[in-house]
Amino acid sequence: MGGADTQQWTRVVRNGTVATCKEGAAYGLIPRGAVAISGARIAWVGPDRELPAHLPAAVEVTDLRGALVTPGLIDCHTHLVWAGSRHREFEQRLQGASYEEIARAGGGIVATVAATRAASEEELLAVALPRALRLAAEGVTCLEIKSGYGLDRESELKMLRVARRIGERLPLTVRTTLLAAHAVPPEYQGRSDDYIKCVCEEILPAAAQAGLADAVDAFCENIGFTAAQVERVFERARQLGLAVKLHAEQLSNQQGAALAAKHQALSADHLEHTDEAGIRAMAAAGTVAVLLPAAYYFLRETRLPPVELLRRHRVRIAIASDLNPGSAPIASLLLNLNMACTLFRLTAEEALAGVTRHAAAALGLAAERGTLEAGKRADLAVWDAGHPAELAAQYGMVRPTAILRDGT
Ligand code: DI6
Ligand code: FE
Repeated sequence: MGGADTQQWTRVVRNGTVATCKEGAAYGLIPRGAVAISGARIAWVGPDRELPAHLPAAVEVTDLRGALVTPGLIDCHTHLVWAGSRHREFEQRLQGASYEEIARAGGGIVATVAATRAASEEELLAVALPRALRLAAEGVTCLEIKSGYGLDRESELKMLRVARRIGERLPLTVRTTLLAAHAVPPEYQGRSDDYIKCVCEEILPAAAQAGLADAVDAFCENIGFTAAQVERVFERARQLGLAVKLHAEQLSNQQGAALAAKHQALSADHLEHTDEAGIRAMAAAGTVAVLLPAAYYFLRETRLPPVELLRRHRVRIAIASDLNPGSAPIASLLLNLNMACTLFRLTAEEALAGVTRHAAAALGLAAERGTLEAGKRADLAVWDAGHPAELAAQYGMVRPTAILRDGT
């Protein structure tokens, strides 16, 4: 195991089925493997037999007896801070109304905006924490949380503060994304350009100055914002030194994937309606494709994301929950893992890479998280399973038995 300094090790988990999720061999699998941890970071990963015969007495050693160990899961696209409930829309859709019709009639995102604006920061935190806990209980150690139900400066900042506080209260690394360009707020009805001006001149600088946003997102859609409007938001984000990502091609093709790529976006998300030109642009820019099976399922969409084209052009595919009150009220990343395979026909290995290595890339965290490799953060989940395919194949039957975030 070459020269590693075992004196620095604090913990070793050994005799596990180690799915490193590194690129290369299937799952980056080490059938009888060990992970050594030094403080908050991984110190060494390799076959069990290469561990030194004697470890310093202070090292805490756990025998996994063959249990599966993976990187901590990463949910790279959620909107889990919101107030109110949209169960009535669920009923309306069961009676035939479409998501777009409900949105145009003043329901949808705007309904959640009213409830979220009315809620205090404490109230929002109280309803959002259990959602984050549900994800954490499934082995998620890092997640992204978007704003986008405030749509004015104070309410957007309130949402971002709640997101940050979730990361302080739970053993989760939270990345925040400002999604002020999510919908046109009621007071700007019919004046979407004016609202975009407010986003660029007021909301974005305030979020950046408060250090509350790690990235900026927008909803490029015929019920959202045009490509030209998104471009203004992206240019402002760039000036403020913030990474960008985009809700692109969920319901129609607005050339959003190409736009995201043009701005070196970390990710373009949804993508059901993306064409090959958009995918080529994403490949050239290294933009990750984030697929969101729960939204596809919940809205009973029929147009599948172009998985084969993404593969052919070697665009990295991530999978996320999109957890939100309207199009994906499903607090489970593992169910999304399953649906990525059953609905989108990903392999179980692609799906797992999608919630580990590629999800880290979608958050700009590829150097720090997403695989079990020396030097990365010691985020890992031990499962009551013996093979990584079980995570996608057996929903509700595989649970983490231990979770480490930053080594503890
Ligand atoms: N696309 C989505 O799936 C969510 N936002 C977006 O831009 C849905 C948000 C909602 O319906 O509340
Ligand atoms: Fe979303």
